[in-house]
Amino acid sequence: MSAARTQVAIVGAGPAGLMLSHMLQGRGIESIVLECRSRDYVEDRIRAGVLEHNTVELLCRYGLGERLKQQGLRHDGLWLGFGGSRHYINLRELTVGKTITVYGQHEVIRDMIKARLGAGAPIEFEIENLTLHDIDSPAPRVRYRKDGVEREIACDWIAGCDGSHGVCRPAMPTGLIVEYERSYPFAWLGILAAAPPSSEELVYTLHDRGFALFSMRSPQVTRLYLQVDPEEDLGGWPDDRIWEELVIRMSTRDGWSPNRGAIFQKSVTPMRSFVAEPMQFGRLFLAGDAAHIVPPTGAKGLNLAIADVAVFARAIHEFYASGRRDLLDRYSDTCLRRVWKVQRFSWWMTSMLHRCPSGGPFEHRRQLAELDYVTTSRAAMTTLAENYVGLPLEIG
Ligand code: FAS
Ligand code: PHB
Repeated sequence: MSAARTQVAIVGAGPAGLMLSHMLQGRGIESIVLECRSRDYVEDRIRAGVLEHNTVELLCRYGLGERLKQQGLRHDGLWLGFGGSRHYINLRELTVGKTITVYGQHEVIRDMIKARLGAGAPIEFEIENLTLHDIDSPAPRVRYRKDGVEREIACDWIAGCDGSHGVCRPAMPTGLIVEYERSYPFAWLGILAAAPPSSEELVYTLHDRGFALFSMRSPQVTRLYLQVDPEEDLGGWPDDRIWEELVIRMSTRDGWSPNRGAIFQKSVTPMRSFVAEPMQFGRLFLAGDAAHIVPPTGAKGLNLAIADVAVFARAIHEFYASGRRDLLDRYSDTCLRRVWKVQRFSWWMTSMLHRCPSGGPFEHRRQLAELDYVTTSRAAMTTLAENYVGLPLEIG
């Protein structure tokens, strides 16, 4: 078995793991990133698309913002559609200058991998059988197989950034973790289409027939989502039916509707809220989807993953710089304060904008009244805006 040593072993090359690797490198702390998929797979995986104000600032601070600045679409606001019309929420004005940027998660991943490998720092792709050892000791180890060879990494800390189906959370002692979960009786059918976006900014719509979201990836590519049944079979959704449903749900009396184009990607994403507490045990620290899942209606998944590792990177830095353990000891509590606020906002957006199959006419009228309130009350608009652009980062 070949053995190596590093300060932080990072499991997973998603937004959490890769951003952490850059934050640690920026502070002169060694790490290795271990990923079970191939480079192509993680770089082509279509997921989120909205970056909070803080996330853009952090990416730029660590030298990862060049392409983002050139190709990212900065949005000053978003639209809420209901009752046949659209209502503008001016995020920039309501938050005194904060905005969001639309830039595909896979583009962020490509930029982070290119920069990491460009700096000669290690990422091991296509590793297998990763296991964790002695996580409750000062000398934890990670074992895995690569190209048929058993390998071991000795380290000081392990960052579990391996997503919701990873091995790190299950490596924590049984009975330690308390799980909070809420699943929703609907899912999102998402498409990418070669159609120039007919709106410059996002449009979230509640319609009698369900939720719909208009987003984009570039001036040539539109990203759209439809509320469907969790068991929905994609085979039942030929392109024409998708466009017909999108146009019915999103068209407004002022003549606006999404442009059509060739659909080149389709997927169904289940919707759930999930939190695992605590987010640390011994020398193992969880970040991102490994510890929590939010429904995508608030566009928070990727941003929350990056907020977690900002807390962890600072705590690790203080440990090596001054021997301080207090920030590490408080890691889980610090992150969970933000996680639950973001859970609340994502649940609220999801409940306000989706038709609940068991919800009757009263429920629907109440949702319309909530949307009417949110789009006419400055106080309510500001609440939505400050959560949507991203709450201030508290990193301990
Ligand atoms: P990730 O899941 O991104 O990364 C974890 C990494 O660990 C993966 O690369 C995985 O291959 C690797 N890994 C797993 N097990 C391993 C093991 N045993 N050994 C080594 N590596 C291992 N959010 C939005 O805001 N908007 C969206 O539209 C949206 N769409 C989504 C669609 C889907 C299908 C999913 C699953 C999520 C979506 N999200 C969306 C949320 C998404 O953005 C996540 O929050 C974000 O990817 C979380 O980042 P990480 O925590 O880094 O986890
Ligand atoms: C996206 O562009 O993929 C997107 C935008 C907003 C969301 C979720 C996804 O709330």
